[in-house]
Amino acid sequence: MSRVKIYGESLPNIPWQDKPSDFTGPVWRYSKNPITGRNPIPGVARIFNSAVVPYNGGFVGVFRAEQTDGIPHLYVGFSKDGIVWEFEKEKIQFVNEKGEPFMPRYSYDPRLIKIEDTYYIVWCTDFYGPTLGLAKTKDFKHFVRLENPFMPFNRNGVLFPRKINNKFVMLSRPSDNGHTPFGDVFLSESPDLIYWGKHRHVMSKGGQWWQSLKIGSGAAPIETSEGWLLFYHGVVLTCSGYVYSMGACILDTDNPSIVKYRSGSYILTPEEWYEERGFVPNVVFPCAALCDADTGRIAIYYGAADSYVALAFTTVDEIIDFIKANDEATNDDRSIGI
Ligand code: BMA
Repeated sequence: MSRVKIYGESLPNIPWQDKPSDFTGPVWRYSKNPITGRNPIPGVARIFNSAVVPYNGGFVGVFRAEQTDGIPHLYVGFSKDGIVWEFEKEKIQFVNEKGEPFMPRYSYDPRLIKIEDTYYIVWCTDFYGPTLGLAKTKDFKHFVRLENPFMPFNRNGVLFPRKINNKFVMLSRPSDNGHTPFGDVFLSESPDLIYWGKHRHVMSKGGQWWQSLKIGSGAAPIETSEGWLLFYHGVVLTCSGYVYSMGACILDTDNPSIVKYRSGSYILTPEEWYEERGFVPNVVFPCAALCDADTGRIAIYYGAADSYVALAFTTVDEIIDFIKANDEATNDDRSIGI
């Protein structure tokens, strides 16, 4: 039993390894990382930045797959243990709400969130420039593309896993048309997933250097007795380019644009070969987190160097203690963000 309670489901088969006795950080890597290799399926060069949820006693994922023409699309995969994956051979074939084929020109960085009995995918899609795409499925065979929630340019859309004050709530990161050199996290709410409003500022890039250029939400928030636990990415610009690390914060349960605590130190940064070396070096990019409410175990899926999917672990007690002990939330972070 954990001290901090996770409000969620039991997941006794969550992928898991205990923390190595000589490791001092709050988040530790799976010893057999990465869990995907190069050229994982015909026509696909790399799979990374992808999202996973429990499904039918095992796991299902929506994967960012960079095809051999360089264009990213979304592919479905299934796994018994959350580690060894079988990917569908064909990319997701979306239909619109009339049932007609609807194929985005490109799709990347999916997040997958179950709300009530429906699974939602939020990803970066093309709409006269990058913005958030939204689709739903119940069976991972039929995918209905819904209206884009926001205008361009936007990325890193993450839905909360339940309605808050009877509204759907989405985190997002307004961007520009390229490799955006800025970015704060905002929040918007909707009664119906069509009309979005009541926009709030959640948090800015940080004063700490690892997150000094921009930030973006990562995994769907996990509800705990301390608030919503959010894993996100923070970026620093170095003389060799961007470096992406993983950070964590806790948002207020009823007013999640209020940051209660935010770690001033990263919780994972590129150190292993598969994070430092690849198509884009020095990238750790979280997109999903599984949790087991019974034990407080958490498994985080992250993209490594835009080339692989990797896994890391923590517990709710360990990560919440770390965030609080290293809290550097600003007054602006702690405000409602109007
Ligand atoms: C961001 C996104 C991510 C990518 C990262 C590093 O802008 O495009 O998909 O992992 O850059 O290349």
